[in-house]
Amino acid sequence: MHSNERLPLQVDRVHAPSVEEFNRLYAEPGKPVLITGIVSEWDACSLWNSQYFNSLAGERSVPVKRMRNGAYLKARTELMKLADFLDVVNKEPVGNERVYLSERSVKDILPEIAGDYTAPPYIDSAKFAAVGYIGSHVHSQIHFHPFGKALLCQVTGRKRVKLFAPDQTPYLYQKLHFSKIEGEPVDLEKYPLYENVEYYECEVTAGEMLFFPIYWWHGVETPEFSSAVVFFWDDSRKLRWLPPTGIPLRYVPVFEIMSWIFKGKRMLKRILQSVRG
Ligand SMILES: O=C(O)CCC(=O)C(=O)O
Repeated sequence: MHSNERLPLQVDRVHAPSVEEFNRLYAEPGKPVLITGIVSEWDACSLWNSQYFNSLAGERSVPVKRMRNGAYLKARTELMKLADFLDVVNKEPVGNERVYLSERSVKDILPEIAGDYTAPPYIDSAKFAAVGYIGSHVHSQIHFHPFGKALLCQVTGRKRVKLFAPDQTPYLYQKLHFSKIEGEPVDLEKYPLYENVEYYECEVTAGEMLFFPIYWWHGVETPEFSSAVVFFWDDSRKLRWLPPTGIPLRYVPVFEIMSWIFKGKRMLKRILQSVRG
């Protein structure tokens, strides 16, 4: 087992670009970028650590993903007391099983911390989701977002991210918007085409944010205690229905149906919550 030995490409790192610069240089051409000077201003950066989370909601049950070898697609969701979860996350890992508090709306899980950050100015839609990720020693399987753009805002710790342009899809063993490749290092006997892939690599440190354009593949390694918020917002239907070279057109209607299912589920949840008071 060994990894692709090509040299990674570099992601631009820029200081607080204006919204016009962000749109012209990154959002419109669909180019990832690391942005400094915005997340670092959040109160969250001086507040978020295990003690803080514990003091706010240590006794609360939260849904965590339990997975093996970075196999995010096969993860099971289970409820765990936040204090117990933080205990596990702060210890050196044993074996290859990991728990990850991920892909959940911050407001659903820890509404107390939602005032510690503000949505970045680059989000050009009133409808966006702010999703929390807390964990350590975890790997998020390579995937892309078929609905729109995202900004990964790193509050505590750091993440190592590999990004792959949409035209690298033939080397990534696509299964809908996920790659079948699990974890790092990549098993080249099982996934020999990966050896040809061209990729970008960067480290997102506390106070920075990384922009993921629609349809850009990315795999995320979280080597130490980390907390992050990812903002997602939808691109126009035109951009979604005209994917860049490399993304097979046949998947696009499937993604559209998935987006309606997700939206329907969210709406149902809101209705149930308001009925229950
Ligand atoms: O931080 C992570 O583990 C995954 C973040 C990510 O890939 C995403 O939000 O799409």
